[in-house]
Amino acid sequence: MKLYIYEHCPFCSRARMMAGLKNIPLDLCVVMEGDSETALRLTGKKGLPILQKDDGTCLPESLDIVHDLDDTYPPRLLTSPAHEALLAWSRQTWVLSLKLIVPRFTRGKFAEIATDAARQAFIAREEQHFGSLDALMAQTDTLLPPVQAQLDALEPLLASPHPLTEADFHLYPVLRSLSIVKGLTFGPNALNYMQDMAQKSGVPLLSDQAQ
Ligand SMILES: N[C@@H](CCC(=O)N[C@@H](CS)C(=O)NCC(=O)O)C(=O)O
Repeated sequence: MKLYIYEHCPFCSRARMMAGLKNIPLDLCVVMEGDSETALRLTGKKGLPILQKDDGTCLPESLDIVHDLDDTYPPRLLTSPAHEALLAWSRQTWVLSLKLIVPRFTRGKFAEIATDAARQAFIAREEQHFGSLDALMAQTDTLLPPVQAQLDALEPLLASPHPLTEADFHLYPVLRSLSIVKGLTFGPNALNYMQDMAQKSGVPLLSDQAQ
């Protein structure tokens, strides 16, 4: 099986997490930014991740891939309803974090932007939605405090262990994305969760390239 991804992509991280947690062998295929043909050829629409099974069939949509892998490879990991508080936290935090995360993704070290042309294509794609990414970088000081407040509010939610639910496939990708942002302080419970999930899923954090 092949999983087509961008390394930076939080949606792709969801699918990678389930494969890693279940030790499902997958070929990770990184699609270059600016390559709009691969996804179109496989699924008829834009967007990664895409799971290509050994029979050639292709499945897009990260959460569909998460559930498909969980259903296909027993034992099932997702047996409890989604942890509502963690799901709500993840959704709220994602919206507040995008303007910090996106410009840093475009400046990061990822295989999909290993060439100048691919990096420029990524910048152009994101600037269609966000305007000047340099301008967003310049707003860092005003964008950090609301996200820091969210991180502070996460600590009690992670004070005791919780069963794995679909919420973790929202939460970890948000925290992984935030690990590329310099100037945020992760509390001990968040750090413990992030390091544990990175180790168990094999989806690495981005702290080593925080900007
Ligand atoms: N709902 C989709 C969203 C996937 C998505 O937005 N992927 C982005 C990468 S982060 C993408 O491929 N964008 C490129 C494009 O749409 O051309 C999912 O959960 O898989």
